[in-house]
Amino acid sequence: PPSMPPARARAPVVVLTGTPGTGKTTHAQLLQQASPVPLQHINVGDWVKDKGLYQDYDDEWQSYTVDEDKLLDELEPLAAAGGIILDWHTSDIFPERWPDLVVVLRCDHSKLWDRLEKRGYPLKKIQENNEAEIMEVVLDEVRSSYPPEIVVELQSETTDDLEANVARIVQWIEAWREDHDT
Ligand code: DAT
Repeated sequence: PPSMPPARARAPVVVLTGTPGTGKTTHAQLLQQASPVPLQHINVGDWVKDKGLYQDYDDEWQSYTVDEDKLLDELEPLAAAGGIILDWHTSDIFPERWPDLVVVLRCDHSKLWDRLEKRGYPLKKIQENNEAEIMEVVLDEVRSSYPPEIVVELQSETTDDLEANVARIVQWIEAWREDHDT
């Protein structure tokens, strides 16, 4: 009998999160190149700006107040279709059903300070983010929003870390596809 083509698996939704400067965008770009399935990289912060999904801009903090309802409405069809990397420092607003994997990047706080200083952040914003990293704010948010079996915490301090992390996520995607390709 003719062999049936394998059922086409949906591609996963990968949330890449962590304090600003921990390496989300760098990881997302490498992951996109290395992934065995096409993944669209969505830098959510840029999306919010480009699509005007904010309520206002806070000059003091140099940041946008995101219109979360509008943002979720825009992202919903993409999350449902799968095959995306959601790159954002806030991850606890995504519905629990969206992500297949949530990666929380971590970085030593003094290293993070240097990265944010190079980025030209105002001191206040560097301090705020540095403190958030020390207090594990993103990790706490993620842990209270998603089941533990889809959450992984990865160190992002060196280029070796970066390569190992990307390789690990690629392996995870391959395993995920086998599980979902039946
Ligand atoms: P994020 O998207 O989380 O704000 P990024 O990817 O823009 O962070 O990275 C911030 C800076 O730090 C950038 O210059 C790249 C560097 N960086 C990030 N992760 C790194 C790693 N694991 N090893 C070396 N440099 C890294």
